[in-house]
Amino acid sequence: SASESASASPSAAGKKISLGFAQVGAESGWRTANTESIKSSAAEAGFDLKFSDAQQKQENQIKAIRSYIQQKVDVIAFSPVVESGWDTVLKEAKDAGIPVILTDRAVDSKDDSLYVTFIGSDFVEEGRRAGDWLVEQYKDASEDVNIVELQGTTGSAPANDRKAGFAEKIAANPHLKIIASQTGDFTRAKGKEVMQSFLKAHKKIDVLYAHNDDMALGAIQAIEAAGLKPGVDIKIISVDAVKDGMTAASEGKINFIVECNPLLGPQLMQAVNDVVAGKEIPKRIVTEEGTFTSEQAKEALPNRKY
Ligand code: GYE
Repeated sequence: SASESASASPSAAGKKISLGFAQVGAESGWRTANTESIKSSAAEAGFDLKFSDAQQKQENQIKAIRSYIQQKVDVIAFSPVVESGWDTVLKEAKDAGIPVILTDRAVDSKDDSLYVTFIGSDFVEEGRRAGDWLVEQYKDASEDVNIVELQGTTGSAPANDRKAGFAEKIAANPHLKIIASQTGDFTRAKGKEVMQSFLKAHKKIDVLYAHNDDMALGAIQAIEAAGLKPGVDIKIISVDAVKDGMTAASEGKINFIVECNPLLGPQLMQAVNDVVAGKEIPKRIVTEEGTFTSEQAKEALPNRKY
């Protein structure tokens, strides 16, 4: 009952709050920074953190969540690899009376009582920002502009939403044509491999839109190996703004980066504290972020933390 769980509340009893966190994997620079933020802020908050890495597999994340339920942690948080297929395990957590917080990526569950809040970026807006920049760059185009797209992990919220927001904006100019779009799973290796196949299949590629920096960085290797100049022969847009991406941007190899902030740890720990204390928290907590041209990346780089 509510009164039982209140008297058993770990903060009230002076016990450490236990938090089970099921991470996506270690697929990108963004993810590394995100993991580091979560670990360090959990330590700072004095929480007992149980952390697992799902290696980008939903089944591993479901297993981790079930084990946190068994261990009766106070709160479960996770960044869902893909959007669909969570209702069963979320229901199990709810039945066990364990609150769940979504961080970074969303689920498509119809029943929003299955989680307390979702903390993270607006990925549709990120896609729109990428699209806006491109529309402006090519506003005087009199010929077709051939765009290739490297999508994030199939079925993930950032891949779905970054694709949708971008498509929405470039629809303003019929010359802006996506001629190929494929997943690179948010990794450098896959980004490189898929870009190689794009370059083989298409004679004229004007623009690459990559759903994250790591795939853009892999693609840059493929473009250079093909004897072309990234950022010049092929304009490149990416998302994240991690240090390696910002470095490539400052060298003119990436033309435009939409920022996605990975430092979600402090907001998450605050939410955990509030949930354990029985406070109401907003259902959606959106992260603030900006964009960088090559020039702006050069300026921002020296102070970039991740
Ligand atoms: O953009 C990408 C990572 O979910 C926002 O996942 C995150 C994305 C991020 O692999 O680099």
